[in-house]
Amino acid sequence: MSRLVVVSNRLADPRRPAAGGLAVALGEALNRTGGLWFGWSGNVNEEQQPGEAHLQTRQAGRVTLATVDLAPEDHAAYYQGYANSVLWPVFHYRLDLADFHGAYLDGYRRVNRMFAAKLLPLLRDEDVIWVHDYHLIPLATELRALGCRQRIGFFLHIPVPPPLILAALPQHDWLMRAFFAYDLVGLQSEADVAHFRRYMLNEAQAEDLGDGRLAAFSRETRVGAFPIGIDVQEFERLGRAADAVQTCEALRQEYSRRKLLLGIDRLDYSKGIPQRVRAFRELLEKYPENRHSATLIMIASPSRDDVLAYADLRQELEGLCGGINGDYGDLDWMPLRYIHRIVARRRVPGLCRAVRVGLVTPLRDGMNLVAKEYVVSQDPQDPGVLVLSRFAGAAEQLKDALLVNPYDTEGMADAIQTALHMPLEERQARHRALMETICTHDIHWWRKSFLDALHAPAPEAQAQPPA
Ligand code: ADQ
Repeated sequence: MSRLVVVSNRLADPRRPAAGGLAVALGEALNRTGGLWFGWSGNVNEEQQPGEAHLQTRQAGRVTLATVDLAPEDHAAYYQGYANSVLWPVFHYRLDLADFHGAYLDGYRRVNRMFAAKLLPLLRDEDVIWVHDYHLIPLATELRALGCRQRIGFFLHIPVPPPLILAALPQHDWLMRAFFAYDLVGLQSEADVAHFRRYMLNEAQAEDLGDGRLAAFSRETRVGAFPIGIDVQEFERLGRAADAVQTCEALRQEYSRRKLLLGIDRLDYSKGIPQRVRAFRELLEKYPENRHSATLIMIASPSRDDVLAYADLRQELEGLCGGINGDYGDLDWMPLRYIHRIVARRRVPGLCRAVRVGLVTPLRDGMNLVAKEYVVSQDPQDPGVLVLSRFAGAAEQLKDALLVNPYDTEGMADAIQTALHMPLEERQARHRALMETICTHDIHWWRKSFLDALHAPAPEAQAQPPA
């Protein structure tokens, strides 16, 4: 059996469940054959020169964790710059927030080249390599240029926008060509696959070979949708544990006369958090019977504070939340409880279970795992209702949620009203259908289907980088 090598910007100790579903699933796959996980340590090293790094390795069970620190200039240009101020906004359709700065691209290339140089000596002939996410799109090109012949797969966790949005990226042809250095490209949804294919056929003059295969730049790649899932069993186990049960009971007691709604995300402009608050305000305005009876809990964990767009978002949100509480709140009721913090993972299922409505309203999202976690946390006898943006990748699978357009404030308020008053039988039926999909397509299914496709017979080894 071939050894699995996972490469991602950040890595987590796969033996710690607190690291989350993805780390656990990858850890499981790595443990099976003994594996290597390579990436950034998360540390910025003031002593280091740009493009340079010292490799550190340690063992976690059968898995070798190999990491490098980043020089301050590399962290600024590669991570904060090209990855999070160019690719993240553009791939989330937000050209208005992209900061196309030449030095960012240099840093992005430099770090990908450095990653390839550090990884190459660790590779064995029979390895299969799985690269993750937008930070590392050119990694396979760099590896191929150094002579790497192993199979390399890539999974993109964020959406792919339509070709004309991609084409606004000053270096789009260079970036998109880099996908051809991979043997398999996994995306979250069929919509992403359609955009990717259209770009490759129209902008890169790729040839469609059928069965998801595309040829261009003297290479072939295969593209497919592999919607990521959650570790259902692990999440259910967390939900039965004391911390989650206590969290749920404490909330139910405190709010015994009220219906709760919940939003839980990273504080990111892609998550549609201000739009959600506006819809909640509209709900209180249009359906006044909810005043004094509905409370929205919003937990937004700090994220990328040092990128300007995130600081602006935080300010906007604080204004909106303060506005609702000031305008509608009373001595015995506050409509909104806003918490700018990460909550412990072991409490998340309890939080989700205590609330009648889960609000997942991104403007764009690759998948959105909170939507799946919310459903799995529910009591099947008396489940809550998921209100889900049609623009989350998850909406392709979770058709039994109440699907909304987060730009339509009034429509979203109507959907929240429907959710708050949905009869028990309908809640149960929707919950059953959602659970079926989420359980069938869990994190193990995702990992296995991607790796099976990557192992499937491919055209003759393609050792060269895209011409
Ligand atoms: P993210 O954008 O980080 O991931 P998401 O899929 O929602 O988003 O996952 C977030 C995880 O963090 C969930 O497990 C959630 O429970 C947890 N979380 C979020 N806010 C929290 C808070 N305040 N406190 C505690 N826990 C919190 C990217 C893509 C997504 C894609 C995933 C996986 O942007 O679209 O679904 O990768 O591929």
